[in-house]
Amino acid sequence: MKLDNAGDKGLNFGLNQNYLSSQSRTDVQTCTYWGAPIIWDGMFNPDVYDRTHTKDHTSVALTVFAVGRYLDVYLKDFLISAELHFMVGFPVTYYVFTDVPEKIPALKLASGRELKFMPVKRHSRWQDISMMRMKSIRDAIDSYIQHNHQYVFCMDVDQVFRGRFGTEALGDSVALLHAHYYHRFRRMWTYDRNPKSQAYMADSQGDFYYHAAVFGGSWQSVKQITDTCYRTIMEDKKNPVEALWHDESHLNKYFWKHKPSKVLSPEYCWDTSIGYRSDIHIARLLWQKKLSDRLRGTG
Ligand code: 2GW
Ligand code: MN
Repeated sequence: MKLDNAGDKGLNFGLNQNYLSSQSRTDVQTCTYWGAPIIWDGMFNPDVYDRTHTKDHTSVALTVFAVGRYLDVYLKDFLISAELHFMVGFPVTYYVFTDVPEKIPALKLASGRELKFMPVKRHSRWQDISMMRMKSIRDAIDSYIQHNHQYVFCMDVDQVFRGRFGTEALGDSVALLHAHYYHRFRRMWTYDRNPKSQAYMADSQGDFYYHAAVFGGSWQSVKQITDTCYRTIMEDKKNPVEALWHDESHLNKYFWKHKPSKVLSPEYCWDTSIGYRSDIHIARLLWQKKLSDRLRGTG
């Protein structure tokens, strides 16, 4: 009899387990001062999130830019690994922005998942390739994404999935702790420090140093993020100044003014060159090796 009752309370059991396991990370900060969870491995029950999002018919857009050489070098591994680990079991559309569509690899995707090619022109400066993603993403939300998906993730292509990157990462607006800065003092954070830039932040400002390689949220929030960052980037061009870390500086300014509702731990974008850290229980997404400076066109 008792067992039957327990069975009837399947969802309660799940939530309870979730609650219990959330006690298990005492070695890291699991909540921001404004109440946003910081997602670390061991804090959540993935099944609870998956059940909720299955019920909600959640569909996710993943935007990725692969312009010029970056397509040949990174796109295939990024997509193949995303099929194995990113929102598995949910409808996902990869929005691949490129200037060389004929080189997009032909991949067999799981059912419910598709790839959409988005044309972009190749900016001659790499800083512009990176910064102008904000405009392209905003435009894609207007034209396609808002009609097809509740959530959007925007990622660098020079990375590869190695573990579950699932529905626990979805939220209204989602930022990622930068692997190289989460354990450092704030005076080391590389915000833009030029008062002439729209991305300027004073020494006393800022909550965390976020990494622009992964951000996301509801399409409404990502539209706000990308639209604002695009406008502040263009304002800088008029002045003319350029923020220290380009779009990443503008994104950090945005998330300081508009707090993210969820923060991902560096487990969600880890760089193995940092070496062993006891708080990193799983690397879900890994940085890939950088192209040499010569291939990046900067040397
Ligand atoms: C070419 C030469 C030098 C740098 C970038 C590129 C390049 C970038 C390119 O030829 N083609 C291309 O598609 N990209 C896209 O821009 C690609 O999606 C890539 O992942 C993204 C950002 O460039 P990436 O990954 O080389 O820069 P990171 O890893 O140093 O990125 C951080 O800083 C950037 C700003 O400087 C961005 O904020 C990025 O989101 C951060 O992760
Ligand atoms: Mn990158």
